[in-house]
Amino acid sequence: MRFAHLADTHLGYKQYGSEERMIDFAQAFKNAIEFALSKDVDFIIIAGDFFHKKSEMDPITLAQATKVLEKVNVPVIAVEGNHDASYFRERFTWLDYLAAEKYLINLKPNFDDGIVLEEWNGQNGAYVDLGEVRIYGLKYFGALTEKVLSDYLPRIKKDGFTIFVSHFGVEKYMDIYGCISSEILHRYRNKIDYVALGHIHMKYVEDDFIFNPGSLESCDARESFFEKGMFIVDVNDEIKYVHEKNFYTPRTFRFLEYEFKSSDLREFKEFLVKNRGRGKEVVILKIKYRVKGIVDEEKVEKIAKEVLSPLVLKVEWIPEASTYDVKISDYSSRAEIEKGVLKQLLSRFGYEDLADDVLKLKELLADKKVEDAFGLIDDLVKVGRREVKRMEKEVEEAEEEVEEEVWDWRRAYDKRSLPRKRKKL
Ligand SMILES: [Mn+2]
Repeated sequence: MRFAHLADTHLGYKQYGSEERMIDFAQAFKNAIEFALSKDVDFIIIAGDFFHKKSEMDPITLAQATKVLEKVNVPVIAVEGNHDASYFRERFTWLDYLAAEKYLINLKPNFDDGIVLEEWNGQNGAYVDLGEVRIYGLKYFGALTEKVLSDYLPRIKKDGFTIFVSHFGVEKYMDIYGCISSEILHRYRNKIDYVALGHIHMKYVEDDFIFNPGSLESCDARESFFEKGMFIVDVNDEIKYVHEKNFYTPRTFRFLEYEFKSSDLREFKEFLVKNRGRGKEVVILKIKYRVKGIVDEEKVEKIAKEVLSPLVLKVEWIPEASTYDVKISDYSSRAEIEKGVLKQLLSRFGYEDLADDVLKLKELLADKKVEDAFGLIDDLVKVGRREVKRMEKEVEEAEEEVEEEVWDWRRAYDKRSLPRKRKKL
């Protein structure tokens, strides 16, 4: 018996707003399925995050899924990941839709005064028997994972080679939201032969028992360093597996770092030429600078696009925090230099006007004119308090902006959501 185990295909992810990135995810999935079929697998497991977006399905994404799945002549077993379903709400998901259309089997338990594990009936169920193999499935439950597992796992009834498919992380490999200790799973080794996980986009295997294949593409720039792929698993007397990755080459991410010490763009261009790849890459370009406005940001991006011909270019402008640009002439006094440095330091926070007062304070203290110093400190504290209030307001406003950015207008039609009151500006 042989099967394929993949996860986190994230179909429909238009990363960085790029249509081509969306196609990458679809191509990776297509290649994975074709590769699995070429290996004559008996069934295919997709351990969650099949789609990238829960509700906003678009026709292209749906076609990317169905056009591949309709060619599969073996059972496809799936569970819902955090990207496929809201775990706190029972509703018909896109995986339910695919199951209703017979593209796949979407395993999840029922809840009726506790967890109920019923056999798949063509519509729903928590487990399915495929010849010698029994497969149990559990969708993503976030912070409730441990609790749900403690109800679910004891109810598993082993029959033949038993697989448990779910979508959550194991702490040891990455401590993100909703991860559990692998000990919880190891307690059920007598009932389960293979734990098929998804969620963490990086390959890991624990004791030939817990398997996580990683995603097929990078959902995040950092993930470009992760080992990705899919398992092809052979089960005879024992489990033999290969972590396959040669069926698809994930998009290359290129990380470049440059520092503008002068406004010389030729030097920058040379740097790019030296560091360019084959083009069509996702390029994350970090640019450090000491003086704001030393170069024209638009020009810089234009040059980078011309030289690198990237698929996506992300430029991050990073001000250098520990350098000062004080013009020192032969006639500069120590006080002038001091004021220059202080002014620049304070200007990063928008307080360059305080430089005179701060220097005066230093003088007063040096001369032991304590009373005057306290007076000045009082004044400064007043300014400080005003500033803190202003900053708090800014933070509040920024938070509001962020909220609005992720606000999904469709929720306006959800009977559970009440219109939110907006804070006054
Ligand atoms: Mn995922």
